[in-house]
Amino acid sequence: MVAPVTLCLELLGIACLLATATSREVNQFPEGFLLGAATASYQIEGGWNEDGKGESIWDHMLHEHPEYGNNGDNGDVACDSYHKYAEDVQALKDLGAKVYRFSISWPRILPNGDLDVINQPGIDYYNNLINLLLENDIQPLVTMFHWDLPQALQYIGGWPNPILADYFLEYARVLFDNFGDRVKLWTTFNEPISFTRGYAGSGGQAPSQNASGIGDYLASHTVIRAHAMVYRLYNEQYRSTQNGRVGITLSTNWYEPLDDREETLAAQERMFQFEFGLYANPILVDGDYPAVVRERVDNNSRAEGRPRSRLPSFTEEEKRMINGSADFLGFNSYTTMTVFSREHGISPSMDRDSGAFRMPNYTYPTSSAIWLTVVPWGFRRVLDWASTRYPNYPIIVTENGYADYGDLDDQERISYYGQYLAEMLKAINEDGVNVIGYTAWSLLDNLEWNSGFSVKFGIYHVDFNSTERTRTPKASASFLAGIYRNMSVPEEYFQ
Ligand code: GBH
Repeated sequence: MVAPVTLCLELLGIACLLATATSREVNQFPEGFLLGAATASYQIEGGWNEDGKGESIWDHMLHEHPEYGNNGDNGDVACDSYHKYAEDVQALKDLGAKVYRFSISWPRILPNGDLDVINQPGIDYYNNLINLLLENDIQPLVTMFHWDLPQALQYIGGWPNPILADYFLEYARVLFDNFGDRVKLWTTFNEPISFTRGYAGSGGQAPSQNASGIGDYLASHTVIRAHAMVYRLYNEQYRSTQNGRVGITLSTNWYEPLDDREETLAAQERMFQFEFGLYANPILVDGDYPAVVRERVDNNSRAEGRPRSRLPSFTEEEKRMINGSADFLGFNSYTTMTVFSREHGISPSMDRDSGAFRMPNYTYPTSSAIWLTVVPWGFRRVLDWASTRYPNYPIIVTENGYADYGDLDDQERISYYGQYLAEMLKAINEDGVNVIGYTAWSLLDNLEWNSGFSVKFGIYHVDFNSTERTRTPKASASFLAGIYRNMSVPEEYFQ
């Protein structure tokens, strides 16, 4: 609760924003709260080979294997935001967004992933976007990596190769040098747990490399080091002049235990640690992997007759570098699943190592995404959980949203946002969770990775049959605009 803090500050006579917290109704956002919307480069930009852009692993995979996508869909044109970014900014303006979360395409800046070619048209594109946002009083929140790795770096193995951390550091330096004067909110990676699956199987996540239970841990290990190296670089060379904040975006569902038996609660804990703690524990807690992850992967590796654990180890120096390497936590969460204890998954695999099984509970309202059911109370629980486990880090909800089939009168999406935002406000105003921003996923209908254009998350409709890629606000866009304007959620969603 904020009340004791407020009281003590008032006693000290310190004027502070918190002092207004007690008078704030539960349905109101704190002053200065950042409300906005999110996208990602490969999902919206198109222009996949224009003006010197290099090939990404998603370009490569969906060109070579259209069957891994949906109906031949890929990001070659997508929403054509490479040409239509001004329309995106107008949509954000109409929404009343104070922040826009977008990602930078690494191969648009460095076509070969390396510093041999720095692609000026790519830099110009993001400069134009950033400048137009700022002219419209919209703050950029930039994701450095939302899954579109330069294919050139996949040819040397991609993220399982430790040298990728050095390449990422050099790429980040180019971003700070070119955009850091105006970009004050950065996240290094979007959802490492999702994109490192690209090394744990074929047919799904790019680059579709089948090294389950090995490649995914190696990739995660590089990503954690890379994140921390970029954070330290910012501290040492940019923070004093640029004054921004650097975080990372991690994701988890709320995991509701099937029953309250001890073994089920232990499985719930393992699920959280394998999905979220794998990254959050090193970065936000103590520089190292969660004990339960370490123990289970080590034990399984030994039982499989391996001379070393499939989960690598950090050196003491790396642990010091990694520990505390974030100014805030970016948090993606959409749904709740039921969890219980069960050995499952191929050997070796993260699933098998976790010994925890999860599934959507289809007694809740469904969506067009098979994994997403509507469970608003789970959002409050997972926010409470994250702020208890990882205190001291302000949270920006970098993704949350609902998938349907594209109706302009999207009442289910309105209902989702109304209820989820109400639960988030309860977490903030009643439980004292330090959430400072929220970017709805997504501003636009876009390429939903392997599900193509069939699964729609946008609050703006995009006409993919027209070369104009016309944007049209859905009912949910005006609903959110009302919330963003009033800085409050209608009271009916709190009943
Ligand atoms: C995010 O991923 C992405 O950041 C974004 O690009 C994407 O468009 C958006 O959300 C909507 O999907 O393993 O049982 O949970 C969401 C995370 C990870 C959710 C993989 C679906 C597969 C089913 N996704 N997950 S499950």
